[in-house]
Amino acid sequence: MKTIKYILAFLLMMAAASSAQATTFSYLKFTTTSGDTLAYSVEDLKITFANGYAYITNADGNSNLALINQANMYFSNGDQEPSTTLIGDVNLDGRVDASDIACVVQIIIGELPAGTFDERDDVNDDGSVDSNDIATLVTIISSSE
Ligand SMILES: [Ca+2]
Ligand SMILES: [Ca+2]
Repeated sequence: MKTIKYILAFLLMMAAASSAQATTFSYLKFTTTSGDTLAYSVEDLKITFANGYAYITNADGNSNLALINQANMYFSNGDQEPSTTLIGDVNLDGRVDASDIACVVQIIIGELPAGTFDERDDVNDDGSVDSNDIATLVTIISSSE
């Protein structure tokens, strides 16, 4: 159901944006619930939502995505992260939870290299990834429960 809310928010945003000024985008991007990013060129792009899938046709061909596996969807002019990224959503799955703490821990203990999460692991934005970021995550998670 969360996915549907994102899609609805997106469609409302698009409706609002189309009445403002036109913007040229290069890519349609999806972030899956497992944190992977899928990018589609917007050349000759056509999207249909039906039966829980997004059916995407563009100059590169056809594909379809199960909406239940998508955390968010956005258009981009380049390789930018969505501006709606939640603070603390290190793995970009649309939620701030224990899995984000696990990501920060992996950086701190050196299991993953710095930069794996494009600086989202520096949750408190103080320039270093350490236990303070975990404390900040715990605060965010506990205040949202
Ligand atoms: Ca997350
Ligand atoms: Ca930090």
